[in-house]
Amino acid sequence: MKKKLLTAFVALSAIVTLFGFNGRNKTVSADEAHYTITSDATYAPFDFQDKNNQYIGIDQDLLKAIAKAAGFTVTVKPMAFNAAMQSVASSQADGVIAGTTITNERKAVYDFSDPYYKTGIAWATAKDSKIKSLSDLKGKTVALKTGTAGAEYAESIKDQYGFKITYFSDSDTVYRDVINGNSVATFADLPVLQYTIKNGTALKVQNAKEPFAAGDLGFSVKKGENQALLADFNKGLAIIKKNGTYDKIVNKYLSAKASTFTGSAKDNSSMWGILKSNHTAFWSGLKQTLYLTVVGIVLASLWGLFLGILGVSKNGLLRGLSTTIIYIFRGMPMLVLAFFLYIGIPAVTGTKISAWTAGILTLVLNEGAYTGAFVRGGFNSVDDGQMEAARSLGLSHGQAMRRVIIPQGLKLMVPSFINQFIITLKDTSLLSAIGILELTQTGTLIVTRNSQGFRVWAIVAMIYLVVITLLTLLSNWVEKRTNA
Ligand code: ASN
Repeated sequence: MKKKLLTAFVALSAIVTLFGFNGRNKTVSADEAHYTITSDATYAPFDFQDKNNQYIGIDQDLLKAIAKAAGFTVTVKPMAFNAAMQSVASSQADGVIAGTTITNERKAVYDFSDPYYKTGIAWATAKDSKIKSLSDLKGKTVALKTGTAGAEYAESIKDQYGFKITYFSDSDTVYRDVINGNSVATFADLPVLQYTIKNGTALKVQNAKEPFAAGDLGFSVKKGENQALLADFNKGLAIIKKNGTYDKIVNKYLSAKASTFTGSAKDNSSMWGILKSNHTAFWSGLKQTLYLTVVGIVLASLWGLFLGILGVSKNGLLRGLSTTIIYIFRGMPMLVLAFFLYIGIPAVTGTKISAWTAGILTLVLNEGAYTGAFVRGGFNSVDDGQMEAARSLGLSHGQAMRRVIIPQGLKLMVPSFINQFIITLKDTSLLSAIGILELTQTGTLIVTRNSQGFRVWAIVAMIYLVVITLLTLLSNWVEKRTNA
């Protein structure tokens, strides 16, 4: 029975892996250069998701038009701004278009295209705030988006005006923080703040007439790399500026109401409405979560079993190896591990590793370490007398392990395995940080668009609960079977 279950488990994971529904295998025409471009997932009007869950915005439309004019194709990977920039710096992606301000600091790491949009840093408070000047910020907290030009500017005047800083990874959470009054102001791009305010965000720009650090937005590649892409971008930009496409794109976004892109108020005024108008996005986010969970659980369990068996080996060296691996990966926060694999290692080796592969590796190493620890504990807790009895019947150490200790130990471990499966499912949500579009990231994108934090997060929480309940029922069923 156990063998059958294990075979079914492995076969399932192999099928899922082979026919991966993560949609990464796009076919591209052989004669056109193809590039991976990262972008800010939430930066309206430059980069955001519309009601059909398509990435749109000035940046996205410009990129498409430029690629067409210059004869190349792109795959766009939306993620947090900071991660988008770092992916290019660590050669994980070829270029980044994310409403990025061209600054001197960045020029040390990136090569920029010709400027494509004017910008400057503005500071904004809640609409009805009493704060009117920078000196009113003394002792108060300012919310910033990590790694942005706005954040850099605020950091440079922080001591002068005596304010504190809190960081978030996406713009919508920054706006919410200011509106909810946890912080009193933010610093960001003037056109972006003006757009979001025009479309109903309850903020007020304090220096619309005199933005700080006036500058330009540019597309960028890693310094010294992808020069052909940069040249093509500039070539395409010149073409679309000349033929009027550029103006058409910019006007389309600046003149239309945001609801044209993001859905009607009715769509967003109830949980049901949100679920209905976003069901495809929720479904594809859930599929990705399940996919990560199944592959993660299978591989982490196998890796954990291996570590656990090493951990009770007769050989001290192997035991030490198992203890060290468990110690390292259990002690490392999962998010740090994900960033280390996705951004840290490629920055040194120069070899790309997809977010998905980095995500699965993170799950396997982290969950596998926990699994290894309880597997080792399970084997150790089988009564010593069992081994002695088996040996006295003439079985070798290996035979005694395989036939007596392991089967009994495995039974003891079933509840721990079930627990670990549920933790793995929940942990997949952390992988949204490296840009995997699973259920949590799907929620973030929808909230950015409709600002319905309570309803969207309640829906996401319920979906997780339903899946966890199903997983628990399935595990309990398997547990009963294995005990039968
Ligand atoms: N304008 C920001 C910057 O350059 C980019 C962003 O927030 N997407 O830092």
